[in-house]
Amino acid sequence: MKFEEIEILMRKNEILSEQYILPGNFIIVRLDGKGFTKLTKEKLNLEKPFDERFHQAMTATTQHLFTVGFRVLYGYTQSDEISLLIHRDENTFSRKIRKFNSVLAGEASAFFSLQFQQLCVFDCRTIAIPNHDMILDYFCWRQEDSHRNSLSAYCYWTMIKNNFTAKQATAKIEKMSQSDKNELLFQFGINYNNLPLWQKRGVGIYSKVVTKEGFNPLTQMTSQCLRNELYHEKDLPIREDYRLFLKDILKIK
Ligand SMILES: Nc1nc2c(ncn2[C@@H]2O[C@H](COP(=O)(O)OP(=O)(O)OP(=O)(O)O)[C@@H](O)[C@H]2O)c(=O)[nH]1
Ligand SMILES: [Mg+2]
Repeated sequence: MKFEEIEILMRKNEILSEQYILPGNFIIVRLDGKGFTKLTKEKLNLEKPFDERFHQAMTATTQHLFTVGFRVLYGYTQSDEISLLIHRDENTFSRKIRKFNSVLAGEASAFFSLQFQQLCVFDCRTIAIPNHDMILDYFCWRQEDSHRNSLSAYCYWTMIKNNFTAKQATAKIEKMSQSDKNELLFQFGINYNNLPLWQKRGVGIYSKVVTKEGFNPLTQMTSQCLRNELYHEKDLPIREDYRLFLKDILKIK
């Protein structure tokens, strides 16, 4: 077969297997650390269950993804995952799914790896979101996941620190209700209600208009100006209040 013929066949197969996010849909992508259970335990030497430096690297990575060529409206991070809401009219790469997944996973992996000088890898999936309600449902769902996992992680590591084996701790947690878990932590001197909110609810990142004070060397006077800045909300509300918060920043009626 000639190379010209091979090229035509290859291009045809490439084009026919291409998938797109259909017009009129918002795009949500979710990136997740690959094998971070092992990585966080064995290579990064982190505080357990939550580590401030790891969390800062996750928020910095989320913030970085606002700058890589997609119109990101809202970012949310908890544990080793990042979700991004992308504008309904985004047309970069003609909305090719493989481009979103590969570019964002590549950017996140590279950026995060630099924070720890370790090879760290993220996967990425893309979801079409046809309406506003689904946006709100999606982010409430990820926040609920954050809360559930955070409570279990506290129980797990509290038991490990108190000489339970990993097997014993996992088996015990599996059978416990949420209030049992709170009670268990209380017995070991931890009041789950008083822990930092970012550990339970994750962090939201979005562009916000802020007033900045500047000094003009020509007039020797201070003046105020408005500027768009990426803001990290570390005290996110929950459930219905989270929906209202999202509606407000996304200007959903
Ligand atoms: N020590 C520590 N671990 C963390 C922190 N945040 C997330 N992790 C760990 O990251 C892991 C994330 O879990 P998963 O994404 O479900 O599992 P995974 O091992 O990454 O596996 P895949 O995502 O399927 O590749 C959990 O084991 C968490 O304990 C942190 O602040 N400190
Ligand atoms: Mg993971």
